[in-house]
Amino acid sequence: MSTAGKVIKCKAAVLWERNKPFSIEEVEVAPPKAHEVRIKMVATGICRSDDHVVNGSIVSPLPIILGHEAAGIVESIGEGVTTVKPGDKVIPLFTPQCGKCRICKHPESNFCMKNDLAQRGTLSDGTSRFTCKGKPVHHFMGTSTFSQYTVVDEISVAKIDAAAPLEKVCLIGCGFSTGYGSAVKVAKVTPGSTCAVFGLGGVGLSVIMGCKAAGAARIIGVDINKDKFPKAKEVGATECINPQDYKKPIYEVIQEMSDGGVDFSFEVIGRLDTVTAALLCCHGSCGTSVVVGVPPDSQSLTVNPALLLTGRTWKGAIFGGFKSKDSVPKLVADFMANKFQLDPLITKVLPFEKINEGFDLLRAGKSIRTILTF
Ligand code: CND
Ligand code: ZN
Ligand code: ZN
Repeated sequence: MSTAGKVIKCKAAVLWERNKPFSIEEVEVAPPKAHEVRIKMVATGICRSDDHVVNGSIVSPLPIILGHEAAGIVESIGEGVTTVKPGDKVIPLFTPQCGKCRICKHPESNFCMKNDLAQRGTLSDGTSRFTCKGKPVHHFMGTSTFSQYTVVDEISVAKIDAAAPLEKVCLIGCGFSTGYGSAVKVAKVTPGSTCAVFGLGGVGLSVIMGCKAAGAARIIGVDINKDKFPKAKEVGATECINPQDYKKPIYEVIQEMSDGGVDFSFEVIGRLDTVTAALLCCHGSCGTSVVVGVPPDSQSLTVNPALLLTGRTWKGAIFGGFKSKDSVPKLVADFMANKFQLDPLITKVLPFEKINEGFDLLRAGKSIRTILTF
């Protein structure tokens, strides 16, 4: 029996309070309005950005359904939707691509002005499609994938190859693309260069894969958790260092290792001290440092502009600089053509109901990516 046009009752992981576990609740998911799409979720990854909301480092309205790295199948579409149809395999896009705003029309930029990184907590029309116990529940970055069904704006979903394995390509929804694009598209890593990657989680390992694909000669992985080193080397790091093993600041260690500084550095943790270390460890005249990690809300750095005056470049990007709706289908096609691997990023697959166990593994430094399957 078709569910199109009807409210769907299903299970979702609701965050009611910060620093508390998710509650698996029965929620009501309203049908998609015009230019919206309802998706049956198949697989979702757990990214540190979701945890940043739980611990308050990203401030979002509560209650909320988190999750932004997923893949599923279109259940139904609202009026006027033309780019996907029921039955299509899709990836939700936490950075939309409306195609109409100044940024979408810009040849290089990707951070569409219809994004909800500022955490309005609704779809584009300013309302929610989720209800739990009679209360509206907020959306997260237009995706909310920790639910058996979700509704997204048409500008926040991309149709992908019908043959794609959803429990793997869900990582193209955030971690892989964010990291890989930060290297190949944002930093534009050059052949023969030396790179330093701070933070060897799912996003950091994807940065390493991008640096390697771009032909970097040396890739220095930096992490305080040594257990992350073997995987980092497996995906392309040529050496790995732990700042806690040195008396000197880690930027000095890296400068000494790289004839005055690396060509490209990446902060993939989300801390102010490591953003500074990454900036300082890239060469003062020819180095580029890229901010990938999401820093804590409302915190700032004081930086001496002389650090940039000599020729350094300091930049950052969301979703690896990729224009999402155009790029995600191509990235899935590249995965299907074996141009990169996703398996090294997947450390655990759990049923959706075990979401809290998945977050505990991330917090304990025991997982790269846990995939939750529905
Ligand atoms: P994850 O937590 O898996 O990895 C972070 C790594 O950093 C871990 O291996 C830690 O051991 C390591 N680490 C922690 N503290 C330090 C330290 N002081 N020095 C060195 N290493 C340390 O996180 P992830 O890979 O899922 O995400 C990484 C960041 O990227 C995080 O801030 C997340 O919010 C952000 C992000 C950004 C974007 C984007 O579009 N720019 C998209 N998704 C996630
Ligand atoms: Zn993410
Ligand atoms: Zn746009």
